[in-house]
Amino acid sequence: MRYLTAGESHGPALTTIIEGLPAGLPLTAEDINEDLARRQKGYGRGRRMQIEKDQVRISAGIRHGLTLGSPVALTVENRDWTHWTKVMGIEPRDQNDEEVKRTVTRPRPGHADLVGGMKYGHRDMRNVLERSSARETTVRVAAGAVAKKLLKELGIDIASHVLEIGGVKASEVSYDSIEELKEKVENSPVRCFDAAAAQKMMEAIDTAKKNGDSIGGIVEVIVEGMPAGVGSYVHYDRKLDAKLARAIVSINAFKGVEFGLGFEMARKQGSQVHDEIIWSEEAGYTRRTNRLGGFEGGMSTGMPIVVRGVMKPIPTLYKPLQSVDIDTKEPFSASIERSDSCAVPAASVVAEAAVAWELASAIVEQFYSDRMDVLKKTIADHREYGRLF
Ligand code: EPS
Repeated sequence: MRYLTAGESHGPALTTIIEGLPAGLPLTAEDINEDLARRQKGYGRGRRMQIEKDQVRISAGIRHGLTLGSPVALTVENRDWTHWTKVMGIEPRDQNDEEVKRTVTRPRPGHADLVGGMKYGHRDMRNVLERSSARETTVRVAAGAVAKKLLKELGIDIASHVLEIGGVKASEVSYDSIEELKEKVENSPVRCFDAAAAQKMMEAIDTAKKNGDSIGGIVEVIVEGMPAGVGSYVHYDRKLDAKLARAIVSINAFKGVEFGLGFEMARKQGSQVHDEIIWSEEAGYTRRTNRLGGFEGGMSTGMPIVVRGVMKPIPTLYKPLQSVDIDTKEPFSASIERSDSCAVPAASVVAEAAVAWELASAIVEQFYSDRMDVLKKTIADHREYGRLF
């Protein structure tokens, strides 16, 4: 499966076309809108989120609530576009219009502005920032919602939550079921299951906002029910953990990724890292622990997948950092109109979508996937084969 996204942050709309879905997958706009709304929430978001109310329009690939096997086309309109019709107009511009003439010549440190401008020859760096904006993650979440629907049909469940914001850490995660974790997280303004830590995270966001600064954090995605053996140990480019790592780091402002014990493994002995293998009639092969986070040799083990990503603080700051105007080459200290002081909770929903997409794609790539009913049966047979192997 593949998907492409298009759209500028303050342009008319964002679009994605998804190709390669099996026919016969139940899918409605509500399935997608639910996740779009989850991405818009989160303590620390700026004023833009009060303008937008993201809703998907499905214009291809679905008939009577089922996928057809043809490409699925999804569009989410930008409500803010009505304020930007001149600056972001599609038609050739009127050179005398003062508003249209206003260009962005002052790159923000840490953003794509300067290097993106150099790359495409955009001396008006609005041409860069409009596309590098995390607004694009809206349709990545839409594509992820479709992937999640496919995973759900195959008995694979996915959740995401926030572990850390601005140096405030949640206590060790413990939950009886993924449903319990989800319920706690969905009711938290920072998507954190630890209510006491959540309170401190919100205080840290308030302080950052007051200081005109921004803060980052760590998010975690957990997947249950993934069948063993998806991915590859024979091809570097089909290793499923590697695909997840790329997907996580491709999210705006994400700088690192880890699985299971993650970077902590560097400080442990092998016997404290590897998971002992056990077998039971009911569950087949499992592991006594899950320190490796659901992967061995680039393949899923059938244990829960546990992947974390680190998000840097957003680089659009009220507190100015020094930069250089590309027209005058003079230093300046920028002030900005609006920004999010923390988008980590929203980013956890994006990470969930990115992981769901990679898992669904890997399944579709590895098993016969023209028809959803056949895929379901194939996965059931694969699980049974693995149990008795
Ligand atoms: C963003 C800047 C802000 C965010 C935006 C990402 O938008 P604006 O420049 O319009 O104030 O709100 O995020 C979204 C619009 C979104 O949907 O997540 C940036 O520069 O990356």
